[in-house]
This record gives sequence, structure tokens and C-alpha cells, in this order.
Amino acid sequence: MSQELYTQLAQAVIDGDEKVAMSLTKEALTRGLNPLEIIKEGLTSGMEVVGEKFSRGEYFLPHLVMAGNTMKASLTWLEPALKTSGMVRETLGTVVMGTVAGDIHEIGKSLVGTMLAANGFVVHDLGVDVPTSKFIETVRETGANLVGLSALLTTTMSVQRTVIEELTEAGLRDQVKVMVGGAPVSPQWAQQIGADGYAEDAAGAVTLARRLVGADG
Ligand code: B1M
Repeated sequence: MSQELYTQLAQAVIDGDEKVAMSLTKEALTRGLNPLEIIKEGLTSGMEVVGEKFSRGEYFLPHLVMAGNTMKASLTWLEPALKTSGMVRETLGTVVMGTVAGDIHEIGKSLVGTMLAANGFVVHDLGVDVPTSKFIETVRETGANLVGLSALLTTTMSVQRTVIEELTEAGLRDQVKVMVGGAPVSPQWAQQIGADGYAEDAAGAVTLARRLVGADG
């Protein structure tokens, strides 16, 4: 039953149909389905198809925009549920996060931020296309102990390395743990650029962040 709903939700993302996606999302929540599962099995799997169609030249930029808007619209319904799903009430750490310079992909980064906030982290989300200097400045201002860098393009992944280098130059590298993520990013890449960890998705980002701040003992 729920699989059928997820398939319809994925299709609404593929079609860029906000209205249908929002109504299916509301239905899924009413049925008591897990918000993270709705995101993974419905919305994200639709996005994967959109990405594949774009790669094959069947979809163009407007399709990406419509799919993005559709997913964002559904997430406005899911985020309150995600926010109350966290079990942790004490503050585990302060995270400065954003999508690196030159990259405007927003959805995955925001999802990671929401999940971290729901799980006990104070999150300073700097948005997208964030200048490297802004990460440095905000770490200094907030005394953050974590930095989260999202990159969705092979052409912007290298900016994650630049941010790490500039944190070192600013004398802040020892104060923070750096986590990286995004579709083209891998554990190998994280290691290569001297990041402290990589997470594949928003739930994985919470596990990683907890480990990096020593919350799990
Ligand atoms: Co673009 N885009 N896009 N896009 N887009 C991709 C990434 C692409 C893979 C599509 C494809 O070709 N198959 C491709 C990149 C190819 C490459 O570099 N290898 C691509 C391209 C080429 C482009 C443009 C260059 C297109 C153009 O202009 N010709 C352009 C670039 C603009 C720019 O940034 N300068 C562009 C633009 C856009 C839109 C703006 C139109 C739109 C985004 C809308 C928005 O964000 N408001 C868009 C979209 C929607 C996509 C796809 C289809 C979906 C991305 C998405 O939101 N996924 C994407 C294809 C794909 O990924 N399958 C594609 C859903 C989201 C929940 O997942 O973002 O992966 P994701 O985040 C996940 C994980 O990656 C992880 O957790 C998240 C939650 O599970 N994660 C982290 C992410 N950040 C993390 C940080 C962490 C930890 C985990 O720690 C800090």
C-alpha cells in the first residue's frame, strides 16, 4: 500500500506536479508513514529519475527547476514532522553549513540542516553558493565545532577542499570537524581533501555529526 503511494509521489516529482505531490505527501503523513521514508522512497527516488532523464537529454533545465520546486513544496509539509522526530533535547554542537561557492543546489543541504537541528545541533545554514570566506567568518563568530559542506557538481567539489585549506590558514582547523556530502562526493574524496567524514544522506549526516562531536561515547 505505502509502496504504491511512494511510486505516485515519485511520479509527481518526475512530472513536476506540485499540487499532486503536496496532496500525496499530506496523505502519507495522515497514514502515519515515516517522514524520512517518504523523502527517500518517494521524493528522492523521483529526483533520481529526473537526474537520469536530464543526463540522457530527455529533460532540460526547466524540468530540473520544476522537480526542485515540487520537492521543496512537499518538504514544507514534511519538515515540521522531521523537526519533532529528533530524540535529543540537549545541545550536541554548533554546525556552520552550506552549499559551496558556484553551486546553487539547495534541497539536500537543507534536509541535512533540518535533520541536524532536529537531533540536537544548533545549525547556522548559510544557504547556497556560499563564498568560502563566509564559512570562515561564521565559524569564527559562532565558535562552531562542526562545518558541513554540500556540493552537487563535480565542478564545485574542489571548493570543499578550498574551504578546508582556508580554515587551516585561518588557524581554525583544530577547532572544527569538517563533514562533506552531496551526490558526486565519496568517502575517498573526503579522505583525499582532509575532511573528517562523509555522509551519504541526511540520516547518515546525523550519525556522522554525533560521532564527530563524541556524542556516542
Ligand atoms: Co542540477 N545537476 N544542475 N539542478 N540537479 C544534478 C546535481 C545532476 C547530477 C543532474 C544530472 O546531470 N544527472 C548534474 C550534475 C552533474 C555533475 O556535476 N556530475 C546537475 C547539473 C549539470 C546542473 C546544472 C549545471 C544544469 C545547467 O545549468 N545546465 C545547474 C547547475 C547550477 C549551479 O549550481 N551552478 C543545475 C541546476 C539545478 C536546479 C537549480 C535547476 C535544481 C536544484 C533546485 C534546488 O535545489 N532548489 C537541480 C536539480 C533538482 C538537480 C537534481 C535533479 C536533483 C538534486 C536534488 O535536489 N536531489 C540532480 C540529479 C540528482 O541528484 N539525482 C541534479 C534531492 C536531494 C534530497 O538529494 O541533493 O543529493 P541531494 O542531497 C542528499 C545527499 O547528497 C546528501 O544528503 C542529502 C539528503 O539525502 N547530502 C549531504 C547533500 N549534501 C550533504 C552534506 C552533508 C552530508 C550529506 O554533510 C555536510
